[in-house]
Amino acid sequence: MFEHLVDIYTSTLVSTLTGWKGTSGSRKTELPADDIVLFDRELCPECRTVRQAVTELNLDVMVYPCPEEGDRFKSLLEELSGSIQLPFLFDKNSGQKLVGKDAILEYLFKEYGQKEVPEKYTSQRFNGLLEPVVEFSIEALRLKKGKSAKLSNLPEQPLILYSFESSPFSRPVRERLCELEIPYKLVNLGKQQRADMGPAGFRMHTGPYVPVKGSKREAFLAKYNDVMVPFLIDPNTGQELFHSKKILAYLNREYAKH
Ligand SMILES: N[C@@H](CCC(=O)N[C@@H](CS)C(=O)NCC(=O)O)C(=O)O
Repeated sequence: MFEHLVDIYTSTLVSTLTGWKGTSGSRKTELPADDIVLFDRELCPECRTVRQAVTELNLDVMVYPCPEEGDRFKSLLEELSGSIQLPFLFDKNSGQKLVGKDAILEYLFKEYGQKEVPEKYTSQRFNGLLEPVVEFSIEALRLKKGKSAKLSNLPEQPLILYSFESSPFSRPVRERLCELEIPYKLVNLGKQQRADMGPAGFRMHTGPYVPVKGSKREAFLAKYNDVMVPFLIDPNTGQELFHSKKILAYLNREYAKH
């Protein structure tokens, strides 16, 4: 219990250190028909920036986690990209393949936001002098979770995780999925209005919660009677789970090789 509280507390500090980018999502309701595939490492600053943008653009991505010393998806990455550099994005809708945060951000904002990359993704604090300190602090706070591979069983079908990038409760789950090299569809439920703000159960508004019309949040509420992330669906076992602690225990039990 105490360990999990510390986990969530340090995760909240990381969200603060990264300026809570990846909290808001656009109100755009139409989603691309085909998968956008992201080869990603949770504790990689460039990958984090891409995930922040993906939350902001309200996109979902199919994530292939590539932790250090993990080679489950290395050959697929090399085959698609021609290199093993992360992040790598393959948009099946347009056939575009992009390596590195700058190319990916430019593409995503143009294609799905019809705009230039917002300054918050390009500006550097104190001429970039602060960034290494921030990254060092993040690695230390998170005890390098989400960086290196751990032995695991590969599920037949990818899992589905509802999340948004800055969510302190969702980060530990994404870290674990990354370490275990488990592919998953990342469904972003970024905050689209004031009523979405706050932790589950303490929303910053009075009266019944009404999500934006036509949004993924609205569909989620209709199906599950609440909107709360992380939420994990495992099509291999039929499990559907709320609560970070329960999800972490499930992943360890079901997929980690001890
Ligand atoms: N006990 C839950 C708490 C989850 C939680 O409060 N999540 C926040 C996001 S970090 C949330 O869902 N807020 C409501 C919302 O985004 O609409 C857990 O451990 O997963």
